[in-house]
This record gives sequence, C-alpha cells and structure tokens, in this order.
Amino acid sequence: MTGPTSAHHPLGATHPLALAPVTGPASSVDGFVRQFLRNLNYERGVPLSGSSDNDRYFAFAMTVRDYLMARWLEDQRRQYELQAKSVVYLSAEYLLGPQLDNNLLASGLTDIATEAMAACGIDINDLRTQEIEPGLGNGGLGRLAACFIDSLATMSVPNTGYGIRYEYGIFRQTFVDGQQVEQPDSWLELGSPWEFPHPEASRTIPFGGHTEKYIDDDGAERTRWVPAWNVQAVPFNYMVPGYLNGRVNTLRLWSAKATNSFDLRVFNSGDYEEAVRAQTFAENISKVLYPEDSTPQGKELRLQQQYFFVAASIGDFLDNMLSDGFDLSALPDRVIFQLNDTHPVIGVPELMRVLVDERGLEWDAAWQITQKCFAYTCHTLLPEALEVWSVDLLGRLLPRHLEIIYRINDEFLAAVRERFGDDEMRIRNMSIIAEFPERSVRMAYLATVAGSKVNGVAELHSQLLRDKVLPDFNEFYPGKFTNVTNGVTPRRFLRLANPGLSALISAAIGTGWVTDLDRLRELETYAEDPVFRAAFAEVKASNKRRLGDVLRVRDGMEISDGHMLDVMVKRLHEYKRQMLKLLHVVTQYESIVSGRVAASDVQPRTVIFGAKAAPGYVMAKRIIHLINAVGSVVNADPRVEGRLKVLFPPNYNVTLAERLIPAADLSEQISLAGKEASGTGNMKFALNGALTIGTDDGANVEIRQLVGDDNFFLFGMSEPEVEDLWARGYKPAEFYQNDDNLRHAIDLIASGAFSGGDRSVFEPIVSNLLYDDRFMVLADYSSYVAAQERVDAAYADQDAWTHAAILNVARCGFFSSDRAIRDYIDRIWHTPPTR
Ligand code: 26V
Repeated sequence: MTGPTSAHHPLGATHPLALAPVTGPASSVDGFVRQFLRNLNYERGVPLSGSSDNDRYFAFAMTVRDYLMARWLEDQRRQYELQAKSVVYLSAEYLLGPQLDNNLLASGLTDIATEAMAACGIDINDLRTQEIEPGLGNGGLGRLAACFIDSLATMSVPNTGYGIRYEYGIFRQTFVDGQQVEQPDSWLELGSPWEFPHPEASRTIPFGGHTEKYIDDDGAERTRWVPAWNVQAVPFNYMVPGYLNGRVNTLRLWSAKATNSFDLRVFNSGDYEEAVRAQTFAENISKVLYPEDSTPQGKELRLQQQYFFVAASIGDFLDNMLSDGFDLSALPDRVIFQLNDTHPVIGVPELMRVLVDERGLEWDAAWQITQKCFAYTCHTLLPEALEVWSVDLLGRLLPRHLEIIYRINDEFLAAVRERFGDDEMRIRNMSIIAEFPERSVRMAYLATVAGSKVNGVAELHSQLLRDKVLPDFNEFYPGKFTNVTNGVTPRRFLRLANPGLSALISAAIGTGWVTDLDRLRELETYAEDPVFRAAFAEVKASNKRRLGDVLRVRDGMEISDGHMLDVMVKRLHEYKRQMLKLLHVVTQYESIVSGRVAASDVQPRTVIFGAKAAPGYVMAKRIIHLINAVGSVVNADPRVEGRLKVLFPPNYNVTLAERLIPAADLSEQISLAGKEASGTGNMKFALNGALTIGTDDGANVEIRQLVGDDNFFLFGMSEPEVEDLWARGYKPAEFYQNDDNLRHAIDLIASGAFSGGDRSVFEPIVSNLLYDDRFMVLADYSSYVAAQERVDAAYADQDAWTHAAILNVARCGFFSSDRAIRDYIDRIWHTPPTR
C-alpha cells in the first residue's frame, strides 16, 4: 500500500483520503491550545497555573483524543452500515506500550501539539514522562496483538480487538540484592485518559450450574444451561488510529463487575459481609494478568478470565455489530474470529452454544458456520506450553461447553475412523480429550478441529507444527495448515522509537516507507555512500547517548563511550538461553583476570540484559540472580574496567524497549534451534540497524536469508542437529570436560566467585547445566564463543560494520506487521480494506 507523506496533513484537504471532520478542534496551534485549556479547566477542573504535570498530561491526552473522536465515531457508524467482513481479534493480552506519541503520530499532530504546549510554557517531554504504559501482556504474544491492530487500522481493515482490561498488568520488576521482587502494576491508579467506559453496554456472563433437556414449541429436544452465578462484563473502548489515514478502529477490553442481582440476593438475605465478598469474588476475574508465560497452570481463575472475555466479545459482536434480522448462515461472510493462541479457544463451544441453544440452529448448520468463523494461531512449540483444561474443572465451570466439546470430539473421531479405520493409537493421539495424566481437553486440538486455518508464526515454526506437533491433523486436514511470519509495526518501532534514523531514511528515500516498508530496499545503494554511512553511524551514536541519559536517570547506570552495545532483552526462559550469553560474559571476564588475554586486546563491550521471570519459575529467577551477581563483580573489578560491563536495568517493558533497541549494536537471538516460535524482538533490532548473533531458529532463519550471511552471525546446531544429538544421547558434562574455556567459566561460577565465596548459591544452576541442560547450552557454547570472536573482529572495522547494519535495515522491510496482516488477509481472513 502507498502511504501519505507527512507533507499531507491527514485531515487537510490535500490528503487523498481526507473526509471533512464531523466536529472536533481545529487542527491549528491556536485550536489545540484552546482545546487543551478547555480540557484542563473543564475536565480536570484546574487552572493552567497551579496545574500539576499529571493534570497537564491528562488534558493534553484528551485534546489528542478529541481530535481523533470525530473519525472514530464516523468509523464505528460506517463499520455498522457497510456490514463488511470484519476481523475480530481475540487475545487475552495486548502489550500496547505508551499511547500518547503513537496517537500524536497517527493523527499528524506532533508538531502542532509541541508548538501549542510551548505556547503554554509547557515542555511536552514533561508530559510524556507522566504516561504509564498499559502492560496488559507478558511478552511477544501480547506485543504482536498490539502491532497487528495498528496495522489493521493503518490498512483500513475492519477490525475490533477484544481482550481483558486487567486492573493489574504485568508486574513491576525490582531487584533486591540482585534477586527479582515483583510489585503490583497499578497502572490505573491515576486513571487513564485513553479509555472510554461503556457500562450501558455491559453483558452478563454466566458460570457454573447444570444443563437441562427440554422440549421446545416445535417438539424438538433442546438443551439449556442453568448457570449458578454470573458476572457483569463492562466494556472499555480504546482508540486504535491508523497512521495518517483518518481511520480509527476499536480495541474493546472487558472489566468484571458483580451483577446487581447477585448482590441483591445476598443483601436480601441480610448478609452484608457475604455480599461484599461476592463482589470481590466477581471482580477478581479481571483483577490481574497471569504473569506465567509458556507454562499454563490450569488455574480456575484463568479459565474464568478466558470464558469471561470470549463470551462477552462474541456476544457483543453478534448482538451489536450485525444488522437487524441478520441471517446467521451468512456469519462467515461477516466475521473471522482470530484466536491468538489457545487462550480464547473456549469461544468455539461458546459460539456453538449461542447458535444452537439460544438462536435455535440445528447442530450441523451451527457447526458448518462455526468452522468457517474461527482461525487459530499457535505461538509455541514447547509441549508444556500447550494448554489443557481438566474435564473436572470445565464441567464445574462451563457444563454446557463440556457437553458441546464432547460432541465435537465424538463427531470428529468418527470421521477419523471413517478415514483411517479403527487405528486406536491414532484415535487416542488425535482425541480432543486426553486421558492422562487426568481427563482433560486439549485446547490446541479443539482449535485445530474448529479452525478454518491453523498457522504458525515463522516458516520453521509452521513446518515443525505441521510435521512434528500435529502431523495427524495435517494428514487429516490437507491445506488447513499455513504460515504467517510475524511482523512488527514500523510506526512504533522505527518511526517513533528511532526519530534519528527515520529522518535519515526519509531524507534519502522519502517518507513512504512508514506504510510500505519494502521501500527500505532503496537504502541498499546508500550503504555504498560514505557520507550516508557516517550519518548512519552518528544516529547510532546519538541513540546510545539518549539511552545513556535514560539509564542514568532511571537506574543510575552508565554506559561507557566507545563500547559495543550487546543487548539481550526478552522474557527469561531457559530455552531462550540467557545462560549462554552469561557464560560468554564470564568467559571474557575470566580470560582477562586470569591473564590469558590482555584487557587491551578485548573489544570493549557493554552487555545489557532485560528480562522478567515468571514469579513461580525458580530456575529463571536464579538465573536473574546470577546475572546481577556477575554484573556486580565484573563492574567493580578494575582489571576489566573500560573493557567489559554488564547492565541489567530492572522492569524491561515497551517504554524501555523503545530506547534500548535503537541504541543496540548487537542483537542476541540465541534460543535452542526449534524452540523459539518466531521472536519479534529479533525483527525490531535488525530494522534499527543492529547485527544479529543468532541460531537458526524462529524468524532468525528468515532474517538471515534476507540480510545475507555476511551480515548475520550464525552459530549453533540446527534443529535437525539438535534432534540428532538428543537421539544419540546428550551428555553436557562431556562438553564441560573437553572445553577449557567452558570449564573455566563454569568453575568460576561454582567457586562462589560471584556469591561472596558461598558455593551453594548458584550450585543448582551449575548442576543443572552439567547434568541436565535441557536446552543444550553447553553443546552450543563453543560455536557461540567463536561467533562472538567474529563479532569482535567485525566491530573493529567500524565502517564495514555500519555498512552491514545499513543492509540489515534495507533488507528487513519484510518484517513489517503490515506485510503479516496482508498475509493473514490473503491466506486466512479474506477481509478487504474498506475505503
Ligand atoms: C501461555 C500462558 C499460559 C497461561 C498463563 C498466561 C500465558 C501467557 C502466554 C502463554 C503462551 C506463550 C506463548 C508466546 O508468548 N509465544 C511467543 O509468541 C510470539 C509471537 O508469536 C513469538 O514471537 C515467540 O517466539 C513466542 O514464544
């Protein structure tokens, strides 16, 4: 698609997509000032003098909001009128990041707003610092959802994102003596200027109870669900503005509230305390984002959350988005419900229940519709991450849904038998119901049976999903499996996060790249221009200074001049192998302090880690402790001063990512091959001109293919080699025995050098590596260290490094989430843009 340039103001008459604004503040500095002061006085109730930065931030945000409002209302009306096919994105997580700058950018107001604030004597940067990012996601999966709704709006595709308005998002991470301590993320404490509550559109969500058979007026046997209790789902709407196209889509997040009837019943019984308890119970549902990432725990509240938001969302769509008298057999032409991992899969039996029990459709007709209305994206390969719900729990919480799942499974297995005969092994393997270790529902299987398409999130991942995780399903449903490689929004992660590079790119090739990222290709020739290279290098240097300023204020940390910035930021998980990076750090440190390598021969590096561990993930927390412990020792040792530094700023989040990524020289993407479904951080770094050191895993494979082997530091076993080593019998201790560097590094950790002489503190890490090492850190160590030596050598030639960095930027346009959305539209959704 071709995008408008900043020369064309989105609401200005020159813009090709311009429609006259319905109402709203004038798009001028004066108009902005007037509206800002009106909001400050009438919405916040304070005068300019004597207003706090927070008041000003709110009034400012409201002014941006007001400006988008006319378009938002218009687009909601048009969506209803057009009745065009819409993407309903169902996701338990949206990791939105700060909204202010994004919404300014999308509406083309940044310059006007900055001037307007200056006219009021306000530095817009003081307002920016007031914003608290909504951390309503754990990591890649939630951030992907946020990138996708940005692209959908920018491409004018009808879309509503649905999710949960958690009162507490992902925990705030602090370190106490180097160990992670979690603090609640009370992001709503001061309110949010970006949300619009709609209590009038609340929905009642039932739970528990039992089912009954009855004979309807036509003499047919039907089932009804008699729930035991219910909860109110209150929607909060958020604007999702497209980039300079005047489009504003909606993100609708649900908040749980006790229902009045529930309260009243208990109140009438005179039990005040019980009534309050009931309220707390209901409101718990949207209280907190589960910080577990990758290992589902089968917790009841989690299933309640899932059903709560999915039932509210599907009901909302069916009741409010369809024209009167809509013929439900045409539903697949009106909507695709995209399942972001298995978290919303309970929506499958929910749609069946609504169609059959409430709307009176026959089972077969309902199943035809349902199968066309869902599509499922899988985001993992780790078997322990595939969600299952015990039949016991499901039956207690959602008895009707369990019946429906059983029937879906019966009919599915009958079809399998018809095709393959009574192959009991195959039947057991394909059953939606697992029998061991306890009777449970395999949500990924349910999604695969119900979905029109199933996709993985990178080529390698989709291939493994098809051939290793769900091969029987692939055989049974030829053509159902497909790939859509992930992408990231260039608006947030290049245009906003890296204004220096953005300006340089735009000066060279124009601004069209912001909505057409393939145009970055045009930078290839500039890579040969020494003047451009110098300018590019200066942008990187200034991004490092900017990061230095942030870390100094935020964490009292210093990054040293002239250092290579080597960055590994992502959730802490053993499969991602932060330990491998740390072993390299320890090796560098040990080789200097032991005198085997002269400090002056070492390429100076600052290594930055950012990672949250799931609060219950003990090994991950130990690794965090060790990273901090190594950092304390290394940073305090004069023998490595100026050569090696380890920084671990706490509470890595989107806000910090936007500062870190543009400053990085080296991007660490070092998961064990076959474990990282895609990765999206890897794309953000490459697009910002960091070179990657990485394994052949996830989307790394595609990054390397695009940027070329000369511009990527590949190391480690490939996925087939990993399989092969497992098959042969992996003995990590042998790698320890046979590699001096590795032995020295591990021995140093085991010696207590990083724990004040106490050998017990990190002993579990050491013995895990030596005798278990599920993610083959030791097997890939020597290859990794060798690759890091190539990195050092390459970095020594700064001009050649810059050349490679520019080629990374130029060749990664593919990783725009606009391209990913285009692929979803072509392969799965078939939802054309509207206007
Ligand atoms: C599972 C659970 C289990 C219950 C508690 C909450 C929770 C949250 C997330 C998950 C699944 C994690 C799956 C995930 O985040 N996958 C990541 O998805 C990214 C976007 O596709 C991809 O780039 C990463 O490689 C993949 O790990």
